[in-house]
Amino acid sequence: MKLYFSPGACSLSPHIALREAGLDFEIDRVDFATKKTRGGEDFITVNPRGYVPALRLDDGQVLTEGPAIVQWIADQVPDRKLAPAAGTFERVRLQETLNFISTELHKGFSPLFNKDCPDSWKEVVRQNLSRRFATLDALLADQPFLLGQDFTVADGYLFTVLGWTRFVNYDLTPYPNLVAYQTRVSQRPAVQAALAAEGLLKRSAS
Ligand SMILES: N[C@@H](CCC(=O)N[C@@H](CS)C(=O)NCC(=O)O)C(=O)O
Repeated sequence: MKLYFSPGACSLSPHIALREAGLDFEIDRVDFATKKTRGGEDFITVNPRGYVPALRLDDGQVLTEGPAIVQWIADQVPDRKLAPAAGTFERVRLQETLNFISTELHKGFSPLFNKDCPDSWKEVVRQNLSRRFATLDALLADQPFLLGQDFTVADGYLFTVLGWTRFVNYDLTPYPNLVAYQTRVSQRPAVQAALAAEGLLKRSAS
């Protein structure tokens, strides 16, 4: 299996899921400017939409769209409980949460990375994100993870998106439960391994 990624982008979510699942895979970094991969592939032939994540399965099929990819990964290893079983109401709760992260947060952030977006619109976007973060902060006051007591693939996705706050100078400190959650998820060995593999861990001063 091969995961096409860009460091710290939304592809970090399936990257975390793959490591939490303990599956065998390799990673190939995509250069957004050239759409070439480090491994020498033309990424447009992998995903004609040109964006990460994309996961090439062992049978050659390519799966795209983060929320679909992470559910496929979770379903390969049901014992790890990275997602409730397909067909259950709890699974619909997971899909509800993944959709919220995808449409309200992930795509909510996008204008902040766009140099052509006017500051007035960026301010509206920040206010929208703040309202979303307030609801998450309230939820995480009573439970350690998005769906309750157990880590699921939705947590890897939210952790990924929260990581973007530091690139756009968004202060999360008004949401202490969210800050604590970010720390809690970051300490998971699979998350540390994914961050290290993407070159995102700060080197300790020696
Ligand atoms: N709908 C896609 C969106 C993926 C997406 O926004 N990918 C961004 C990185 S977070 C990307 O590859 N942007 C580069 C580009 O579009 O050229 C998903 O949910 O997987």
